[in-house]
Formats: sequence, C-alpha cells, structure tokens
Amino acid sequence: MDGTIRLADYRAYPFTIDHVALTFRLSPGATRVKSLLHMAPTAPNADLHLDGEELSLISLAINDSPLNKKEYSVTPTGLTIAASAVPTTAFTLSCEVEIAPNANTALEGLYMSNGMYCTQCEAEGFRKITYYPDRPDVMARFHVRIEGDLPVLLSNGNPAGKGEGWAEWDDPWPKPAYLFALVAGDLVATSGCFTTRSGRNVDLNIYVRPGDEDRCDFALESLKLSMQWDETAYGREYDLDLFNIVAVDDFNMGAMENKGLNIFNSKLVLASPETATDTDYMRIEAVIGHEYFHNWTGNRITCRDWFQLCLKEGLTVFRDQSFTRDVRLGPVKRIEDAATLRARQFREDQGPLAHPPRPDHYREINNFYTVTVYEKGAELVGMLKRLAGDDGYKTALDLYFDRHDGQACTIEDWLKVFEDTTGRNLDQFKLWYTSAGTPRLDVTEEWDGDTLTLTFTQSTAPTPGDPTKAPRHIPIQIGLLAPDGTEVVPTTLLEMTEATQSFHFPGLSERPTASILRDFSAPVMLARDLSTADLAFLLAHDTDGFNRWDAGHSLAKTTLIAMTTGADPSDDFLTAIGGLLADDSLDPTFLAHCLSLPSDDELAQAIFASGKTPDPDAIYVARADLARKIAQTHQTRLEQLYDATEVKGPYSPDAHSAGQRDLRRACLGLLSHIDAGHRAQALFDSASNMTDSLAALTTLIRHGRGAHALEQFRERWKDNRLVMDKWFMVQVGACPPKDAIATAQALAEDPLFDWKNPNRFRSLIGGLVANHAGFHAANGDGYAFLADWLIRLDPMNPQTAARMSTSFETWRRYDATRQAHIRDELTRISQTRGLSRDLSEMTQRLLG
Ligand code: B3K
Ligand code: ZN
Repeated sequence: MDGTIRLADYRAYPFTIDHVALTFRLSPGATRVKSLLHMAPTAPNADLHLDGEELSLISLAINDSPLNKKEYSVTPTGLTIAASAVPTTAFTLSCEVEIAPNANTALEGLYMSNGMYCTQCEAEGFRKITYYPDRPDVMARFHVRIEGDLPVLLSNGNPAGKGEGWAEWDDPWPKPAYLFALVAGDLVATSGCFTTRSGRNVDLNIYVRPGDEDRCDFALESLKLSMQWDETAYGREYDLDLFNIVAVDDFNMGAMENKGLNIFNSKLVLASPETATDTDYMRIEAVIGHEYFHNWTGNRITCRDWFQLCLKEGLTVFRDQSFTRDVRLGPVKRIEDAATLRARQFREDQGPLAHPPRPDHYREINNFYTVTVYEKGAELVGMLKRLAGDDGYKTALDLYFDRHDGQACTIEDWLKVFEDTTGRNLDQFKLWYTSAGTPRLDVTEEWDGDTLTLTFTQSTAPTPGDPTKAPRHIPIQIGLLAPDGTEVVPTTLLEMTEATQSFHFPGLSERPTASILRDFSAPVMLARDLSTADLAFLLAHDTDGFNRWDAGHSLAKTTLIAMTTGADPSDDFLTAIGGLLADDSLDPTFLAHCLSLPSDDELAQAIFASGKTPDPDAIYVARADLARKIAQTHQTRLEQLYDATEVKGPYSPDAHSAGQRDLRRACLGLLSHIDAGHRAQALFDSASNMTDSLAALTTLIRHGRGAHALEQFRERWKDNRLVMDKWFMVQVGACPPKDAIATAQALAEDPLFDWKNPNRFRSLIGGLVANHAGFHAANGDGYAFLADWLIRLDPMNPQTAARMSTSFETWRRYDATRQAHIRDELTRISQTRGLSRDLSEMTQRLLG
C-alpha cells in the first residue's frame, strides 16, 4: 500500500447523516468539540468508519451509551466502530474531542491567525476538528454552538441565537463537512443588504480586523454585483438570510466557499486606491464572484468524491470568467484567460505533473487544486457551450440544477445532462475529462482557384501513465478574410472528431486568409505555418479579438525566438506595432496586451516545444533588446500615448480608467529602455495610487534604479502587510537576473520576512521564480534557495510547500547542467526525513 487513492475504488458510505449538532468550547491550546450525529445505516453489517487526525478522544457513545474500548479502534487517521456495536436502525453517535488550534501551523482544520480562530476544511480538514465521515458525498444539516469570550462568533447558515460568550447557528441546507466553517475573533463588519428577485432580504457582512474596515467597500459592492449577475445570467438566487465574508491574514490559498460564511485571504478583500492595484481590484471582484457562484455550483450541487473536483471548480471558473467579461472587461477577457491557460496549463500538461482534469488516482488531494482542474476544467465547459449553443447551454444548466440540486455528483452526471438536452453522444468528448495532455492541431491549406480546403491533424503527446491518445472531439471556430481584409466567411464552428479531417469552403473568388481557432475555441496547440506577412495581415484585419491579438503575439514570439540566436528584430513586427499604435479605434486594454511582449517563461516553453534548449539569459537579453527597439522605432507615438493616457482626478478602479493605466504602463515599460528611467521616477514621485506607484517602482527596479524608491516605499508601508508583500515580490521579481539570488537571500534575512505567513512566503519565493533568468542561474543557486525553503516550510505548512514545489515543473526544458542541479535538489528534498505526504508526492511526480 503506497497510500494511493483510486477512483475505481469508490464505494458509497454505508450510513446517512440527517443532521449534526456541534458544540465548540474555544480555547487556544485546548478547544473542546462535542458532536452529535443523527445517523442511519444504508447497508447491513457495515463497520462505522470516521475520519480523524490529530484529535484527542475524550468520549464516544452510541444512543447515549458509552462504547467500550473493545467495540472500536483508533488509528492516526480515524476511528472504526465494529459493525456488531452499530445499531441496525437510526441512532445517535456522540463524541467529544480536544484539539489545539494554536499549535496548528498547517492552516487546515481549526487554527489561529492573529488571535482569531478560523477554519479551512476543504478538502480534508474537517477530520482535524472532529471524528466524522469527511467525504463530500456525506451531506448533512449542521447546527453549531460556539462558546468563547470573543465578540464575534460565526458559523454557517442563519443565526439561531446568541448571548454573552456564546452563539448558535443553523444551516438548513445539507452540506458535506468540507463546507463547514467557524470564525471567532475581535472583528468589525462592513454591512449591506441585497434583495433577491423573489424578495428575500439578505444581510451582507464583510468582517475584518479593526483598522481594516475602511478597505471593504469594494468587496461589498462586488458581492452585490455577483448576486445580481447569478440571478440574471443563470437564474440562481441566494438561499439564506445572511452572507458573511471574513478576511484572514494567514491563509493557504485565495478563498473558500463555506456555506454562508466565505473565508478569504485578506489580499482578496481589502482594497483602497493607495494600497491596491487595478489588478488587485479586478481579482477581488472575480474571486468574490467565484466563491459566491459556488453556492450553486459546488454547495447546492457538490462532488461525489474528490476526483470530480473539476465538476465544481471548472464550472465555477467558467462562471467567474463570464462574470468578469460581462461586468468589466468585455471580449478582452478571453485574451487574458486563453493567455493564462497557454502559459500555465499547457506548461503543466507538457511536464511531469500532467494529469487529466478528472484524475483517477492521487495520494494527497490538495496537490490537485491545479490549473488543469480549474482552468482547463473551465475550457471544457466552454467547449460544451459552443457545441450546445447559447440556448442549448442554458437548457442543459437548468436541467443540471433541477435534476441534481442537493446531490453529490460526477462528471458522468454532468455530461448526461448535456446528452439529454442536446441529443448528442458525448462519449468521445469525455476524453477531455479523463485524459491528460494538450492536443496539437496541425493545419494545412489547399486552394484550387475556387475552394479553400483546410485539413486538420490532431495528435497528443503521451503523458505520465497514459501513453496512447485517441482523437478528441474538437470544436474549431474559423472565419475567412479576403485580401482586402473583409470577412468572406464569418465565424463558423467546425467539429473535428477524427485524427485527420478536411473541411471545404467553395465558391470563393480569391484565395482568403483563414483565421483559425477563433476565440480560442478549444484548448489545443495550433501548429500553423504562417509567414510574418500573414501574421501581420491578421493582426491588422482579423475581426476576432483573440485571434487578432494572437497574431501579434505569435509575431512577437517568432521575432524574439530568432533574436535569441542572434537575428535582428523583424521589420514586419516593428511595422505591425506601428500600425497598432496609429489606430485610435483600439480598446486601450487590448492595445496594452498587444504591446506586452511574451514572458520569458513562455518563450522558453516555445523554444522547448520546437525541439531546442532554451537559454534563460539569451531570452532575457532578447526581450530587453526588442523592447528597446520598439521604443526607439516608435518613440514619438509612445510618448504621445503615455501623456494622453494619464488619468486625472480621483482614482477609480473602473474598467475604462484601468484600461488607460494599462496602456500607460505598457508605454512606460517600453520607453524606460531609452529614457534613463526619468518617467518612472517622475511617476513614482507623483503617484497617488498603488497602480501607478507599483508600475513605477517595478520599472525602476528592472533597470537597476530602484534602491531609493524601495527605501521610501518601505518606510511608508512597513506596517501594511499586504503592501509589504508587494515590496518583497517586486524587488526580487523585477530586478536584473544577475542580482536575483543575492536579493532573495538578503530579503530572507529581513526582519519583516515572516516566512510562516503564506502570502509573505509566496511573495519572496514566487518573486524569485518569476525572475526567469535569475531563478535559472546556471550555477543552480536559485534551485538550492528554493529547495532550502521548501524543506524548511514543509513541517510547518505542507500544503504551501507542495504548491511552491511546482516551480520545478519545467526542469526538463533546460540544459544538462541545469537539469542535474534540479535533479539533485529534488532528490535532496525527497530524502528529507519526515517529509509530508504533500511534498513527497510532488517530488516523486516531479522526478518522474
Ligand atoms: N474551493 C477552494 C479551494 C480549496 C483548496 C483546498 N486545498 C477555493 C475555490 O476554488 O473556490
Ligand atoms: Zn472554486
């Protein structure tokens, strides 16, 4: 037994729990948890197993009769009551345990952050609170009593009474234990109200530590916007009298959708113009939306087991992406989502951590909250929507909510809804869920004077444990453009199901240029031999926003890759950029995206995909050279744009103002290569909001001119944890690569480097990894630094250590020396005594 959990081994739990009463007597070092479970057997003669870890058992009884020690056994992972001691009809199970929240550094279960009690139960944290069947297919109603001397005592559901030193909560909706939450602390609320379309008044509260309450307004407005959007876009209403959000400083991830009591990393709640950037505001809105949308896609309908995680996460990401598109970004949102998917999920799919959106085995489920489960999971929903059409999608989702409300479901249930509403057979489509890897889609074109024939060939490289790949069902959106740029065939959906397939477009008077994979209609790697002239044509004329941007992006990539081997920047590219800069009709955010060069990591990925070995230093130099060349070639226009995009008046995070700042920042980045940093310095000195201030600081650091600004910034913000996270990240993330390791080492010694705080840890370590050429220093110092810190963090906080270990996932791209360094570091980690299950699974998979 190596501890591997397999989908094929799934068995239903042989008991139901109708309702649960929990009583917490809070104390930092010795919290007592009493539970009363109203259970009934559903299968004869079954042992009763409850999960439980790090618990001291005080008492255990069935129907109020204490169990004798021969009737049950306790192991480090749970408690089993022999079938012979379990009644054959409904019964109660009562249990009392003691736990120590103040000793919980893993931030999973019940733990403490700055004197406040809080919980994180997904995926398997509830078992650190009490003995319970901690699996998502066991759903029960919870009643919770909290006793403690803190002013605010919160749990899920509706309030059910409170007095001096106690509060009770009742959640009428059956839920799995992973959605349980408890918060107790000295907190202040920013409150509001939302009336649902059926007239239910819902009280809304954002709870934060005293002193932070002036930074909650945006979060509250985002919550109202999310509630409104889910009613309009999906017909989903909220279902309790209260919706609480609590901000916590020590949190392993972004946020958690606990029923009626969302718990958030404070960086995704707190925002003021002086402390948060446009990106922070946008993330806050999106994540508040995401967690709120889980109320239906995740909570009312949950997952049968953790293999089905993408059922709730893929769908909820798809929903939050649609929300941001609708309320903020419009079509540009698709560019951002597709770019993220290609940069991060394709990278995962091409490396040793590749896994299907629905994996079929794992050792530690926390290691599978990945970009494949989330973002690729969302793409699969998007493809189903394309195949079903907008109306078909709506019908399917209505049936999903009707049919499965209150259930714990599988991907099969989800696909069946689409099969039943569209009449399609989705057996082949299901491969997207069950098989890893990114299909490569090759295209060839034939023109016979009247008909254009597009021939597609799909192939998927083998992934770990999954060598043979059957053809997938791929929705391919295309359009055809005449030589003068007019569209002769508007967007059309082709459905590819074979390994090779041709599509004919007859009756054309001139050979058109094809725009393929419009709107990034499927998560595939399009391999197409386009000349720089073709790309420039598409960049100038494509009516599809994604493909238009992508043509420019491909042009930039081709240019940069050639430059890494000594070529000069292509004139086609520089001319195309000139064309964009001259076009006043472009959306500023779109133009900003076009002016942002592909990242170092993306270039390394592309070079590796072409069968060559990326050189991090050459990539860094090429990027800086091209940016300088663009600035020299288009200096006047960039300067004009920089001046014209200054946003006057008080800061507002709205999409229009943020778009102006995006564009201005892009211009600043380019001009900084030729203006000796004077614009960045002037902007830093005059900035009245964090977006400008951080943009200026980043630019100064990039050119080795940031020392003074960094000091000023620290002096001003040293008491603000979230802003200081930025201070840590930017100086190591943006500094010239040759300085990266020394900077990281110095920062690790800084008294403000509180490495036990996940945000601070991620700022420094994530900052270093983001400095591509710095992290991949040929002498291996970056790798050793990362490995040292993972080994140090692991006993404290395995989840965050394991998550950060993914920084090694690209190791097979690089040359033999670098690979040897990384292999040594991964081996060193894997041989560390007492390594957590989380990090040991990761190092094993990384080593392949
Ligand atoms: N469902 C949580 C993530 C839980 C992660 C556990 N390791 C947040 C979200 O996806 O909305
Ligand atoms: Zn989620």
